[in-house]
Amino acid sequence: MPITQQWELRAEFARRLSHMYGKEVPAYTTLLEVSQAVNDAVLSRPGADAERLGSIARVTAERHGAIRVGTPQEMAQVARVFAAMGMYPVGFYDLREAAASSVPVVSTAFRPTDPDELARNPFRVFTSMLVPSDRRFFSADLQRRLESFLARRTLFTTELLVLADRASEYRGLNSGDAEMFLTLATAAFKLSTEAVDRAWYRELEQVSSVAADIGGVTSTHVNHLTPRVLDIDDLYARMERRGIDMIDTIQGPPRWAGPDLLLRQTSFRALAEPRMFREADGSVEAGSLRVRFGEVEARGIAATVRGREVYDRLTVETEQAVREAAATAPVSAEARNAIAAEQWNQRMPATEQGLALHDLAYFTYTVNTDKLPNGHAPSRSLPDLIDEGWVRPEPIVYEDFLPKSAAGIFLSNLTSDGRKDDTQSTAAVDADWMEGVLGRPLHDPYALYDGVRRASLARVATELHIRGP
Ligand code: OOG
Ligand code: NI
Repeated sequence: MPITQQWELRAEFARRLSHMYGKEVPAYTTLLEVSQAVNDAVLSRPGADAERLGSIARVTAERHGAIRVGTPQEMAQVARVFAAMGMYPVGFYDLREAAASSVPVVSTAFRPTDPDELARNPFRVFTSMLVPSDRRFFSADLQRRLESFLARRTLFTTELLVLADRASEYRGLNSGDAEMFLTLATAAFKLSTEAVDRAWYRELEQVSSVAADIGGVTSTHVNHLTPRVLDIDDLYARMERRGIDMIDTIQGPPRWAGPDLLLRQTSFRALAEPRMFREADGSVEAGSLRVRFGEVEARGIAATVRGREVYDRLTVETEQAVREAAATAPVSAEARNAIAAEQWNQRMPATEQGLALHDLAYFTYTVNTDKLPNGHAPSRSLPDLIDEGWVRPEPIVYEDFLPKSAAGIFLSNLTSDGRKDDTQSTAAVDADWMEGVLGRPLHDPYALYDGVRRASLARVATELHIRGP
């Protein structure tokens, strides 16, 4: 029987989620149309190197999803479902710390880790997990009630988990199993029609609307699905022209003189969705909730640890400069971008060559064959090889997320301010702890990018007959 490979499961799962989410949230379909128009426009610009950060086939199909779970058990189970599709946990994000008014979750992203798999289909899911033990948000009493509520629900059926483990073991499924797996996996993320306990939801909402969205209901759902565009500034302008109310900034690096780095994202509030509520007297009433939204992103070159330090520093400095400017007059999105771009243009080299030379971003390297025939023995240091033109850098696209942007995305879409008591302390919930919950390696994104770079340099060393940069 033909085997459906893991990447095919992943691609089909992404397609089915997209189809389901489009029916649930019509604004998402509008976003896809506009994204497609933007990508077509970029591709037809003369001289544009539109496919430098991924083929247009990849970019067109590319999505990230965001989901939220409540317990370590649910996190471990969702890891099995994603592993079936060749998606593994990468990175640890602590959203509790990432912003002034924080969100009581820690997160990781499930994604392919191998460059060939990413090229086939890069579907990734930002997955957040509630931390009821964090006293800054939850009292001991609320923690106890929350945990017992969560312990009673089942997000993933045994049948789904058995099929998932089978797919991991055999690196695919026969077509009957594949169909069943995809049906069950997609259904697990469908918005439930079950009535929400109004009082319980409200109580959690007072702590955080994210806590209510996770722990106030008996199932989980896609929070958003995010397409990738090649020009996010153009997309932003087109959405506003269509009358869609976008958040007031694009998160992440500014539009500047150099190539796109890391990740730029923006979002809009989706409409309230009808949901049923169970009232204190047991009656069921129609109501609505507004927890889901639309998001779009542009992906750039992955930054090295050093590049990331510069990015983080520039972000702080931009914020400060914006605050200073805002003291005298309101700062528009355009003005904010101009402030940031000026700092970037001064402090970051604006070419791929420059970013590579200063080890600010990740590239793979190939030998420049034009140079070979009559050149003299190349030096061994990478900067010299780049500078003398022995090797050509090809950018490695950033496949991960940014904690500050993620917090900004969460916060800009909250329906209540929530509360947090910073005088309380909390037990260590960190990357090691998350790895224990997952029961499998939690990959370090820098190590993955570095591995790809190193592999290319090993090939360069062989070809140039040197010991290796
Ligand atoms: C996740 C928010 C983070 C991103 O793209 O940074 C995120 C959520 O709202 O559940 O999706
Ligand atoms: Ni997102």
